[in-house]
Amino acid sequence: MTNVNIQAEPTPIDVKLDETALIVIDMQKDFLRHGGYGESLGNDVDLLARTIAPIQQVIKAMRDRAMLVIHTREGHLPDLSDCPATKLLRWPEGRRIGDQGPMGRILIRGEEGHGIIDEVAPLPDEIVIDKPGKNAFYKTDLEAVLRERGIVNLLVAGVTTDVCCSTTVSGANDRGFNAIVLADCMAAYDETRHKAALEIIKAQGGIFGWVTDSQKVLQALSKAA
Ligand code: TIU
Repeated sequence: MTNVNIQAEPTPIDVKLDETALIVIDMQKDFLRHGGYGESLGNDVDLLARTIAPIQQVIKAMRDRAMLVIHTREGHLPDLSDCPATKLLRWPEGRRIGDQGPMGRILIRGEEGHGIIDEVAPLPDEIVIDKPGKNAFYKTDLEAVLRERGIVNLLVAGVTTDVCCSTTVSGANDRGFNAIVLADCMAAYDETRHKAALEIIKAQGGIFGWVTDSQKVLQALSKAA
C-alpha cells in the first residue's frame, strides 16, 4: 500500500495510507455555536471557526482516497449518570451541563447542541465515537475500532487544542499510535493555549507526536498513487 512522507515537526513522518485515519474531534454546535457549552464556560466560540475550511479540505481528500474518517462527540446521558460531579458542579446553575439552553440541554446526547456542525458532518457510514470525557479513548471503543482496522497513524483535527485534542493525542501516544496534529485544523478558546499545547506535543523530539498542517497533508496525499 502507498507510503507517503508528511512534512512535520519535529521530524517528517512516513505513513502508509491504509494504516492512517483522520480523527475529527468534537466539532459540535456545543463548542462552535453561540448558546452551547463552550459559551457557557465563558468562551468566545467564534475563535474556533477558522478550523472549518481546512478540516473540510482534509476530510474530502481522505474520503476521495477511501481512507478512514472518524468523528467524536463529547456529551452525556440525559440522566447525567456518566458525568462526574467535578465536571458538573464547577459552574453556576443555569450554565451547567444538562441545563436548558437555546440549542437544547447543554452537552447532552441527542440534543441539537450535541450535534456536529453541518459543514463537517459525518457521512452515514462514518464512525462517530460518543465520549463522556475529554480524551477520546476514555470509556469508548476507539482503540478497538483503530486496532480492528490496522490503523497506526492518527491525523488529528478538531477542538479544542488544549483540552479534548491534547488529551486524545496523549491517549494515542500511550497506546502506541502515532498522533499527527494538523495545527490549522485545530483551535482553542485562547491563542496562547493553542500554541502552548502544540509546542508541548512536538517538544522533546516529539514527546506526544508530530505537528503539521492541512496543506502539508494534502501535498503528501496528492503524491500518492
Ligand atoms: N472538546 C473539548 O475540547 N471540550 C472542552 O471542554 N473544551 C474546552 O476548551 N473547554
